[in-house]
Amino acid sequence: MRTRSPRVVAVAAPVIVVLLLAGCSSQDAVTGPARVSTADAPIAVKAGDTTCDVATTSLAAGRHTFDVTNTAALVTEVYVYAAGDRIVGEVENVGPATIRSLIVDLPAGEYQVACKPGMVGNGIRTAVIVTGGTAPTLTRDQNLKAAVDSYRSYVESETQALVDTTSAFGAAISSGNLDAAKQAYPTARIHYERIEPIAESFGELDPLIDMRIDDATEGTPFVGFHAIEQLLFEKKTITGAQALATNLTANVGKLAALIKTVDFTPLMMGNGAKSLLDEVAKSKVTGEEERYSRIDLVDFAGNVDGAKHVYTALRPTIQAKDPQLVTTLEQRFSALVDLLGTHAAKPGAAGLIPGSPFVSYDALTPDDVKALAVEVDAISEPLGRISSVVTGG
Ligand SMILES: [Cu+2]
Repeated sequence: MRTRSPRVVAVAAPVIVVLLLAGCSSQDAVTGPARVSTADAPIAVKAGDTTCDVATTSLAAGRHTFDVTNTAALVTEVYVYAAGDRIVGEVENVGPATIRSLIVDLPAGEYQVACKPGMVGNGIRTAVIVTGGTAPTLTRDQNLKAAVDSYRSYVESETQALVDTTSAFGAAISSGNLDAAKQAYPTARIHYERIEPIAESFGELDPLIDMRIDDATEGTPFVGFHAIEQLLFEKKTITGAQALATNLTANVGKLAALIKTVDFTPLMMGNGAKSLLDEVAKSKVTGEEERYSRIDLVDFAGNVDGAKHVYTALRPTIQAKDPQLVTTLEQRFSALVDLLGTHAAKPGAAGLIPGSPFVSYDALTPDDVKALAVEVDAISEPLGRISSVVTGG
């Protein structure tokens, strides 16, 4: 879940500055990302401070590439939403005067392109109508078919683990034992973070499960994992947690049922891997997400696991089309996983949290945080190339 409140940014301002600077410089270095061959030419999107101009708003069903130019003064992000604000695709962290491509499969229907200068709010929206037949069906490529099957089974087993560990978390809360409840929290969280981009594609379910207090409004109460986290870790009480846990368990069950209906595609996988690392940069490296329990590194590891699984499943295809990208990603993933491993919860380490395989975010020094930010930034660009490599002709 991405927070929408600028207040959150203020909490972790020094770190975010480092990230944005690092992010911009690496993205600026990406000149002319490989473009997927589509039947139609790329569609220009100009994302301004108060405008979101889409060059063509009436499209034929199929695969489309949006070339997003940030004409705003702030870092921006652009989303394509289907009905009910279901996320079809997104590019985040687009620096001023930077161009980034967003590739999406669009079946017939009504969509909205949303530009979000400053990466907050609901965005400036432009309606897009897609008509005609269905989107191109899955490739007959055997490697890609195997990759999709492998990823689907990963997501399904993670979802089942999420259902099981969330109900164990709920049972610990029902037992009235605060320590047992706190200890069950990290175990459930990691499974959610591994499948986060899939969960986020179901518009309103992700906020119900993973929203932050900053996203709560008059009509939208603070619920889900983090509302319980606040009770257990900050208010140090179990009172009120049981009703929240019952709802959370129900919503996680709904998510599991919806995930069974998803048609996984290589494009969705590649975009999802990139989005997982964007999540790490935005809310995990900054210590924003788990502000009461401080288990941010658990979420961090979950996002990295999820992205790595996408890469591993697609590796044979990437190897055939761009072997250099495999070399780069192998190096980047092992550097990132090794660095994360230096913060594992070894006996006697400072900042141990019961139930967490990693030390507390509070035990990290500013240099530790910076080193993590640098590794996340270094893997972000090559990871962003997976989509175009696996879908390219
Ligand atoms: Cu999250």
